[in-house]
Parts: sequence; structure tokens; C-alpha cells
Amino acid sequence: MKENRYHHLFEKAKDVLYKNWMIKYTSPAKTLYPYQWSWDSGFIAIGLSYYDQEKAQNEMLNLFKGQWENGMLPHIVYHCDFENYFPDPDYWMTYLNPNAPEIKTSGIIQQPIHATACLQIYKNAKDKQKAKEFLKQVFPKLKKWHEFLYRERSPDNDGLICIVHPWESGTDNIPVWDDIYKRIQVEKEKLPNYKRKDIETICQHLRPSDDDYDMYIYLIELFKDLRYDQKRILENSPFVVQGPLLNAILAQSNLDLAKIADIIGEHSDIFIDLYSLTKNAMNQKLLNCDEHIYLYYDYKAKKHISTHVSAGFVPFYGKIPPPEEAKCLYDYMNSQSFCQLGESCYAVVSYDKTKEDFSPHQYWRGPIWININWLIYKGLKNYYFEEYSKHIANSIIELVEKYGFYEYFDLNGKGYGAKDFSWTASLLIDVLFEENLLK
Ligand code: 9WN
Repeated sequence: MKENRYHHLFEKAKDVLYKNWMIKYTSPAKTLYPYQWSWDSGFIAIGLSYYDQEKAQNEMLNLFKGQWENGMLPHIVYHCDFENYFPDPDYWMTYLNPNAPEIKTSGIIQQPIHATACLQIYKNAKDKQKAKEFLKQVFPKLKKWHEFLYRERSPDNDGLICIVHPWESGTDNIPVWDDIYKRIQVEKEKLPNYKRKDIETICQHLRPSDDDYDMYIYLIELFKDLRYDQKRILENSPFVVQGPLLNAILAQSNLDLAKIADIIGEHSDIFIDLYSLTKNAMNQKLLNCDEHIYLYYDYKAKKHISTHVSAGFVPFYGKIPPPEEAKCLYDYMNSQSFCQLGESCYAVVSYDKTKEDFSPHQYWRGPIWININWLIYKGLKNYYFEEYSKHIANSIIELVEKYGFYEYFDLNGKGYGAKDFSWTASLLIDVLFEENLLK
């Protein structure tokens, strides 16, 4: 085998993941995010699965140590205690709810990418027998997790899942929320005293604003008052949103959970049915054929939010768009608003860049994120948009090679946020293998 630049990149990516490894799990970035995050770990396990089956399996199993009795998989699992992150493990007071496990966790969720990650571990496994044992071990946990989402987070029982906190979206300060925030009165004087730690390492203007943080804390205080009772949260939280990102990821995870069930001899039909349920609901409620994108739905105000973000194209990943709509969605994404082929742009920006409030450096309000692009890259392959998926693959490689393993990137490719960010490394690894560059 001849070593090339891709082998070198692969080694560097492994190094990033190794540096962020905390024995039981891989942190997203040691200094900024020292704990175990839910969707990060899913992405990380996918990268690990190409070269360390055992570590990938443990990444998932240790994440599920934080699963609640009712099936909820929390967005952070605090395996230990560090000084450098707020909210700290004690802040959440999850003992208020009898379902919470002994290990400290947050009290909210994140995107359910886990079944997909577990199937990928099996697919890449050198030791298939061990991987099958792993699937047997993890299957009931995944099943319980999906059941939680459909039972507790689908208020209309139509297969569309809600988030109740901006952190649940994983796209914390995305401009979609601006509209919702206008109708939420945060009583600042009632908020507890808290101290942000993120701005000790990252410039404040690159992170969510103090007002955003007040909203995050306001909602968590409310959830504590409601003792993390999901039914009461859905009734009382002013922030209840149905969106294309979580639902597309969940749809795909249902398909992958069905495959896992087949491999280990369990019933798989139920997951195929859930897939169809969510897919149909997304196409009925979130797809806007006139605007050529999937929109978010503000469940409390009972209205769609017409803010266009790249997450609105992630349904490609879950094979959601009907074939007759796919080309229009594609054409819109392949335009000046997001990233036009032929234009000198790296990849799909997180928010429509023709908008006045597009912000090239501020977190989820404009920059290019590797995970969203990776989801779109996979999605475009489903629909045979080969030129664009190739473009994204090349951009992911070039961004990392030229500028580093950053958390996110601006239009010129400059990296921002955490410097050695785990999902940037792990998803790059997936792209290198997918594109057959390590032969
Ligand atoms: C809050 C860890 C997480 C990611 C999210 C990203 C950011 C946390 C924060 O970091 O959120 O959960 O403190 O800003 O928005 O997607 O999972 O990488």
C-alpha cells in the first residue's frame, strides 16, 4: 500500500480522537466540552468503527449508561466532574425525576443518531461475532430510546418528534429560534446566578449571546420545576418545536434499527412502520414545496417558521423527499443562498447567506459545520446527486487539510471554535473510507 496525503490525514484524525479520549468516552473537545455528548458520540463512534471496533462499541455502551429508566437518552453524560463547563453535573438536579439514573446526566435530549452508529460499527467490524454480541446488548437500549421519543415527544401521535430546548437541536443558536423567542418572556430577575465557562476559552462574539444563555437556563429551570415530567413539559414549555433535523436523523435510525433487529433475529417491522410514519408526517407538515425546503414548526404558536437553514436539506439523508420534489430542493441548495457549485464556496452554510443577518463566524448562524454537511453528503448520494456529494466530500477534506480540525468554518475556510474537534475528525475518517481514498 502506497502512503498518500489521505493516509496522513487519517493519522491526524485518529490523533485528534485519541487526544479527546477520556478512557470511557471521547469528549467533543477536551477544553471546551469535556463530557460525553449524545450526538457527538454517535458521530465519533462512526469514525472509530473504521479502526478500533472495541473503542467504538464502548463509546456507545458508555453513553447508554446515562439512559433514563423511561428510555430517555440525555444530551450529556457526566462520567466525572470538571471545572471548565457550565452547566456542571449538579446543576441539572435530575434526581427530581425517579427515572434518572445514578450517574449524573443532563435532563434533555439530542439527535438520535445512535442506531445508525451501532449498525456502522457492525458493518465495519473485523470481529463480526463480537459485533453481533454488541448489537444484542445495545438493541434493547436503542429500542427503548426510540420508544421514548414516539411515546413522550410526539404530541399528536403522528410520528413527528418535538424538541423542547434549543440545546436539544444541537444547533443551539440557529436563527430559526429568533421568531419563537419574541413570544417568550424570560423573567431575568428570577434566573439563578450562573457563570458561563465557554467564553473563558472562546471569544464571546463567536458563541451564543448572553440572552441566548438566559433562555437556555430559563427553560431548564422550568423543567426542574416540572420535575422533568415529559407530559408537563410539553404542556408548559413555551419552546416546543418540530423540525427536519431530528426527524430525518430519527427516520434513518429507524431503518438502521430494523437492520440491527434482522441481524440479531428480532422483529424489525415495527421500525419500518415508524420510519414510514415519520417520513409521511415530515412530507405532510414540514415540506414546503413553494419554498423548496423543509421548515420548522412552532408547535406552541401553531405556525411554520419561514427561516431557511441548511438543516432543511437534511431530509435527503433520511430518504424523505418524494422524488418529484428532490430536484427543486436540490436546486435551491445549489444556489447562492447555501452553496452553488462553480461558485467558490466550500460547503453548505448553516443559514441562508443572502440574508442580512447571516453571520459568517457566529456558531450556528452562518458558518459551515462538518456534521450537517456530512448528513447532506450522505443524503445526496441517496438521490444520486453525485457531483454535489463529491464536492462536499472534497470540501470536508480540503477544509481540514488546509485549516485544521476545527469545530466550524467560515466562508473562506478559516476555522473557529474548538481547535481539535472530535466529530470533524471522525466524519472526515468516514469520508476518506467512503470515497475509497485509503487504498
Ligand atoms: C450545548 C458538543 C456540543 C454539540 C452541540 C453544539 C454545542 C453545547 C454548548 O456543543 O452545544 O449542548 O455548550 O454549546 O451546539 O451540537 O453537541 O460538541
